[in-house]
Parts: sequence; C-alpha cells; structure tokens
Amino acid sequence: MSERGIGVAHLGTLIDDQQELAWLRDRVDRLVASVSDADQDLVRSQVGGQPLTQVLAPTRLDPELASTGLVERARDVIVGHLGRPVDVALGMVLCKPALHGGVVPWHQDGVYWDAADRAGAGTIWVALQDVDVANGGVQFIPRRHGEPEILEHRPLAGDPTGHGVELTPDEVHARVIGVVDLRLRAGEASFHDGYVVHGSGPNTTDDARRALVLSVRPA
Ligand SMILES: O=C(O)CCC(=O)C(=O)O
Repeated sequence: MSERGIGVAHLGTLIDDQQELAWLRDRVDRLVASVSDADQDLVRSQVGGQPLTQVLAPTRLDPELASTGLVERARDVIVGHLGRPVDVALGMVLCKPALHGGVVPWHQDGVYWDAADRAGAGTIWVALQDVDVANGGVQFIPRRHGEPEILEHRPLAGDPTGHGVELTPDEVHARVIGVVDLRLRAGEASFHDGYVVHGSGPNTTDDARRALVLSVRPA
C-alpha cells in the first residue's frame, strides 16, 4: 500500500522485541485502569455500544511510555517513507477491553488539525497485539481519486460540547464503500494521512485490543 496514492501505508514492524511489547501492553493496561474522573481532560469517550478509553497525551500520566525508543524508531521509518522531515510524538493510547462493544465511528483525523498542517501530517497506529476486524482493528476507506478533501462531520452523539466528531450520515452513505480491514501483527504499524476515512468496530474477542497512536507533523 502506498500512502501517496490512497492515504494509507503498512509500515512494517516497529517493535520486534517481545519483552518491549509485553512491557508496553502491561503499561497501557495499568494506565487505562488508573485513569479517573480527575483526568477528564486526558480522556474522551466515543459513542457506539460502550464508551472507550482514549488517553490523550499519555506521557503526561506515564512519561515512561515513551522510554523504549519506539517514537524514535517510528520517526526514522516514517521519514524514510515520506522522504521529508517530520516530528513524531506519542499522541494517544486507545484501548478496547475484551468483549467490548465500543466503536470508533467513521471520521478523518484532519478535521481535528489546523488546515495549514494537514498536507504534511498523519497518524502512525501501532498494534500491541495482533489486530484484525474481530478485535476491533481499524478499517479504512482508501482514497480513490481527486484532491483530498475534508468531508462533513457532526458532533459525536449529537453533543456539540464534546471533542469528538463523526462523518454525517449522508457522507457515510456516499463515501463508506470498499472498506479495507487493517490486519497487523503485534508490533507492526500503519500510517494514515489526515484525509483517510477510518473507524473501527467492537472487540469481540476475549483479549483487550491496545494501540499506541503516534502523531506525525511537518518539522
Ligand atoms: O484505534 C482505533 O480504533 C481508532 C484509531 C483512530 O481513529 C486513529 O488512530 O486515528
């Protein structure tokens, strides 16, 4: 897959050390278990079934999360892939517990970013266990043709005071065609740019689905 054509790319393995993977999984589980109402500015929920735990800027709660060299490895890989300098940072932890019905509705990440940043920005999604549609892996709509554009979104759950947005039903009807299920092995990562429509379904398995989400911005 090439990000230049369809906005999505498989980046290969970013974590091949099983001890690092196990350590990160454990750290994420502890973080998710520890977030409380006091951390509300760091956590947001999504609609659909049950609320999900998304910890924004997770190193504010656990600085050690960025200590394994993953962010630096990701930067090297994405700079090689994109062919231009970028900044990479750990932006979010997103955990779907076992047998969890929460979904991430269809959206484009670029809707959250300044228009001036969109062209050079994107998201690296790192799987901390094998991921496919059964455990709520990310699903994409590859871009087909024309100039990338930000589509019409609406507030999640009809709540304009919340942070989250989702594509409007009309856009979902028109655009959500040819869904691609992302399958990643533990430690592998994907990249998607800000224009790629994506979302994810429920975790129907008996293990948690954990991901580290890294932000890529023009340097
Ligand atoms: O982890 C998920 O299910 C969705 C992640 C997402 O929306 C993103 O990485 O931009």
